[in-house]
Amino acid sequence: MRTEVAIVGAGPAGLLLAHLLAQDGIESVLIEARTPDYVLGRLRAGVLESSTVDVLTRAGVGERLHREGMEHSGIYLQWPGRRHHLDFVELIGESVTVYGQTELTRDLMDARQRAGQRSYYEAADVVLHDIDSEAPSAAFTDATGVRRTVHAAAIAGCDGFHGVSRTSIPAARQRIWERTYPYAWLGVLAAVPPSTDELIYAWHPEGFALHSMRSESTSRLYLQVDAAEDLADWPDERIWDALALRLGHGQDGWELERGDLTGKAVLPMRSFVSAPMRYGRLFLAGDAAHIVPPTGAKGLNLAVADVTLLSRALRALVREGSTRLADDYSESALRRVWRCTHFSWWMTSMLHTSRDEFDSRLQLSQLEWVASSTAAATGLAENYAGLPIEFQGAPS
Ligand code: RFL
Ligand code: PHB
Repeated sequence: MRTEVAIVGAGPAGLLLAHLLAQDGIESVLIEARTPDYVLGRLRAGVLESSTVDVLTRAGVGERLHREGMEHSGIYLQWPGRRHHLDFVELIGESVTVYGQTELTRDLMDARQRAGQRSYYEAADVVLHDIDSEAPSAAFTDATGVRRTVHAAAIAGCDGFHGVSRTSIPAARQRIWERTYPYAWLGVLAAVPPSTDELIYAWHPEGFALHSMRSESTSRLYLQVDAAEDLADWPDERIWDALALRLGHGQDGWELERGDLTGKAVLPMRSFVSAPMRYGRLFLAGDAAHIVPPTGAKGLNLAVADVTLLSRALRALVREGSTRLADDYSESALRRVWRCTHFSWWMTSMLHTSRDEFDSRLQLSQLEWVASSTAAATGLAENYAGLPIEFQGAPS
């Protein structure tokens, strides 16, 4: 079959790209390895930057997000004896919105359905061909066992960290930077109203903890654990006890309310960047090209920024035959990627405790600096809530 853009992967990056292209009248075929239910069941990100909210609103998929999302003016940074509110609205005039990735994915899936364009779920053995030519194609076996080939002007590799797109680029034409961290997050969903109005990022000698949320009745909580941690060693009571200790239950009258736990998982932490994000007519976007540790709440927002730039580049390529934006895509996307890679690493290193007493003193000093200096707080706020989609880096 023939289309204008073949999109591999129907996570937030692939779905949003398909939607932005459809708005410009550009046809795409979506090829996804899993079932829709599996994609919807993945419990992941929760925080949307204001630039992400703007993109979704302008694209006409922000209606439920505005109705059900929770707008937060900032976050709390905490360490023993201190809980400090950082007010992004006061510092930089931007807020963030708490809206689960599962909800956003559902909105985008509905939009895809309304557009009436082709999507193939449960696609197996996806192979990309002729990506260094002007006539690339993606072959796959569909859910009924039929082998199909999609011919397109361009292929968007939105298939996440474990997908086939990045590995289709010859190793000699690609550079990779990677850092793994010696800890992981144990994440849980709890059927209990959040015990806080805004997210709490807590440094504690026993390890980092994060209190986030999904709705007025559902909390999302994380604990720093060892990289090789076994979930079986964490019965519910141990999880709640650790959260209570690290989040400061009982301090200044604050209480952490407990509830039933669902969706327990241990999540590895890594930084990863692969460049360039383009090879011939294959363009990478989202987790296919880069991974950040979740402490900066950046992964989903980066995926949205990538496909916003990519949709413009593909429109110019497909509609006008102009290669300028396509030629610039990798460099402009990577400027934001590296900014977020640094910020995510910085938040991670500031908040995750090690056994090293010297490191701990540096972390506490840094936290106190952010809490006492408007310049430091503004830097954090800009990175967390206020990066434009087209991050310039330096004045041109
Ligand atoms: P996804 O979501 O991984 O989607 C890729 C899709 O490609 C499919 N696929 C294939 N399809 C066809 N052929 C193949 N060979 C394929 N191989 C894979 C997969 O099935 C999947 O459907 O990547 P995408 O679209 O780039 O989106 C990226 C985000 O999902 C990710 O960056 C965020 O979830 C990261 N993240 C967070 N980001 C934020 O911005 N704010 C947060 O608060 C935040 N919290 C988080 C997070 C990630 C977490 N985990 C689990 C890694 C919290 C957690 C716990
Ligand atoms: C989440 O709600 O899942 C979440 C929030 C903030 C983060 C990471 C994850 O930094």
